Amino acid sequence: KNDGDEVYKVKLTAPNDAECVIYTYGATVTSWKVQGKELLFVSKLAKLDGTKAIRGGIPIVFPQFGPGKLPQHGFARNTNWKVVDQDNKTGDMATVHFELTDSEATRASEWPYRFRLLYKVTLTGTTLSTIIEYENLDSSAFDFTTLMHTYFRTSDVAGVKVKGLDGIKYVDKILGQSDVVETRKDVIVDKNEDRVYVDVPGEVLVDGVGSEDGRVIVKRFNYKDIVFWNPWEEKAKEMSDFGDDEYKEMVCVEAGSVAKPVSLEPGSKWVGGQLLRLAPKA
Ligand code: TA6
Repeated sequence: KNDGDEVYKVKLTAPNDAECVIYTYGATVTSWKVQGKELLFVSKLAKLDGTKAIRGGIPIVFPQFGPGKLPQHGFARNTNWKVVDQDNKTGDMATVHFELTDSEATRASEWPYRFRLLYKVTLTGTTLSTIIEYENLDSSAFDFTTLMHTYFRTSDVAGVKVKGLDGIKYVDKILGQSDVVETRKDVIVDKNEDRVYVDVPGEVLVDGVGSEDGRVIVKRFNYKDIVFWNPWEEKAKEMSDFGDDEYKEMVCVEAGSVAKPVSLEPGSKWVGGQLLRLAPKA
């Protein structure tokens, strides 16, 4: 257990040569390996010392997705979380819990509510689940948007195909359009993309993760939307914690509830999150 101030990392292992690493800083998963193959992308220029949100892995976006009253993507990803339950192993599963609660800083922010997040990371031989229990400890209701900002590693971005988005409406933040309907069965990355697919019903498949024949199935719990992002060449150059060519090694497919805020009554809880499964490409 840590008293919540130093940044350190927790490692989980599971059969099938599976492992994952989570930094207490932002409770950011920075590695997920299956059969020894890394499936997440972390920039070689990422800050891992707590001075900036980690550029890669699975940063947690809460209580605000994107720009707004708070700094971009809210404070959860650049705050140190407490480990409240270290590496429990039952059978083939390994789990660790992290906790984030309101602080003087958050109570003084533009989002001043009393809250508690309990983050459960569970690893098995082929899956990684990252689920948050959001609790309103305040006397008034509050709204939030939240998302798992997952950076998948790919051996070649040209081989990435995202399936399960056809027919879904999206907001295109590059073209400034909303209510655009996706018509492609396979969404690919060949330029700067920044889209919010709204109310995605089923599972989303990300092909080309880890290796060209790697497929990760993204299953969501309560999270309604999928954000699809790649900075591509120009914007890659604008990020100090991202290598100029690293846009070729990653794709962000992010599960969250961002198009419409989640409203939480005093004393109530809401659960949201994702389950990632590495499956052989059919
Ligand atoms: O992934 C979607 C997004 O909101 C993009 O607009 C881009 O800003 C990205 O997040 C990264 O944001 P960050 O604040 O981590 O540089």
